Amino acid sequence: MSEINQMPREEGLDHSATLMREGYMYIPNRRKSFQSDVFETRLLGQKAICMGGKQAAELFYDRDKFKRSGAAPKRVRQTLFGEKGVQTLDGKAHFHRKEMFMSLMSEEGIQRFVEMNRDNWQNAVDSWIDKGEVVLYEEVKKLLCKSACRWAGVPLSDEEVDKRTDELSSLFESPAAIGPEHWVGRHGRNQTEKWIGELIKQVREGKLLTEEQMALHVISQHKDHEGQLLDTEVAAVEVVNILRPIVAIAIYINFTALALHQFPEQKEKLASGGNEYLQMFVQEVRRFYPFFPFAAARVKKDFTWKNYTFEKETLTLLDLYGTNHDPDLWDNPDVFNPERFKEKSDFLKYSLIPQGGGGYYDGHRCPGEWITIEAMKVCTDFLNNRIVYNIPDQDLSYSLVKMPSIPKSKFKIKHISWK
Ligand code: HEM
Ligand code: MYR
Repeated sequence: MSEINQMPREEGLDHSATLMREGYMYIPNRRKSFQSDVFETRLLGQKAICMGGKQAAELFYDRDKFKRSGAAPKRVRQTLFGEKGVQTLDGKAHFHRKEMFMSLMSEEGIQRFVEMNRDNWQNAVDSWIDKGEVVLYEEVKKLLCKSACRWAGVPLSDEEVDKRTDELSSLFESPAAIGPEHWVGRHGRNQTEKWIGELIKQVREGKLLTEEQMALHVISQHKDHEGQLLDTEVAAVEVVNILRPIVAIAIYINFTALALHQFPEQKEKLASGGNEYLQMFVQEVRRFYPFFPFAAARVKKDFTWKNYTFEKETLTLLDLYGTNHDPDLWDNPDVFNPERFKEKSDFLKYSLIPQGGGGYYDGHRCPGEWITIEAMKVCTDFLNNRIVYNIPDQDLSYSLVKMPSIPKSKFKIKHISWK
């Protein structure tokens, strides 16, 4: 019989404040100092396990070992996630709800998004030409809000764009913030759910006609695994689960623009490398820059792994950022090098995990990964091949503490014109 060992443990009453102070590096710093991919700590007043790396990701996505109910902290549910959405479900209920999300991500569905998004880039660039200087992050959030609503079948008038963009953005800008910024997010959650809840009622009463394949329609008519329509509030949470993250792609768009600026040799390679190089470039942007720091779950039932005990209900965080920079998985992880993706497809399922790992249907991996990748490709094409612009002096540094991280100046560009 193998012996049971004590997991490396961070001593002290609570380390939530340290986590907020070290941000994306909280777990990687301790994995390094403990020389262990798993350690025990205390977060939010309770025992917690943090882990990272490929084997830890395989464990984390084992549905027999981990569950999601009760895992997301309250401040995250009050802003980013909402209550009772797909992120919080387990077992049959999760599988059934996730299938609905995946049904929206068919090849035609993604293609429809790409075309709408291209249209919106085209119009946005036309409007930037007369403006002199624009803040890319702010502009792209609006552009993506239009794409998201159009794709999902959510009516959005020109007058509403700024308000709805601000509300949806507050949901992902605020979960880790304290004070007023956090409250803006909570207000944004109330406002967006009220807005979408009204539309769901109208669809159900036949007062708002939507095309069948659109997310607003699909979610309004969806029946849960027990054959019941979703409560209006839950249906609203799920429509927001489509709109909000599409707007959040603006953060990756900012990092894409930053990569082209920081690594100018990429421009030439992209111009001659076709779709294959474009794909590798986008994967490297997603690996290299910080976004979602970690995913959270709870231990489903007692088990042992590597001779360590995992006790039922223990809060467990999987280090997404640190796994994407793990020196055991990546050569020179802190070097930006798209070529590393030339031949590595199977290896990626649990190691390139900026949007979660494992399977789409049988786990919580992000269903929006393809839309995200395609939106980043459209952006790269516009920035690299279709427009010219100058980059004025500004502070383009980004923090590894503030979550989510966004380049400080939010990427200003000026003197924009078509090529
Ligand atoms: C789940 C990241 C874009 C919809 C997730 C997870 C992460 C993530 C880390 C959780 C994985 C886990 O819990 O194990 C991101 C990032 C994005 C993005 C960084 C870039 C902007 C999108 C898009 C959509 C989307 C565009 C929809 C159009 C969702 C949903 C879930 C999810 C519904 C919950 C899935 C589940 O619980 O089964 N995402 N995502 N995300 N994402 Fe994304
Ligand atoms: C989405 O909207 O689902 C996509 C991306 C959101 C990223 C938000 C990252 C911040 C998470 C911070 C968690 C802090 C926990 C206290």
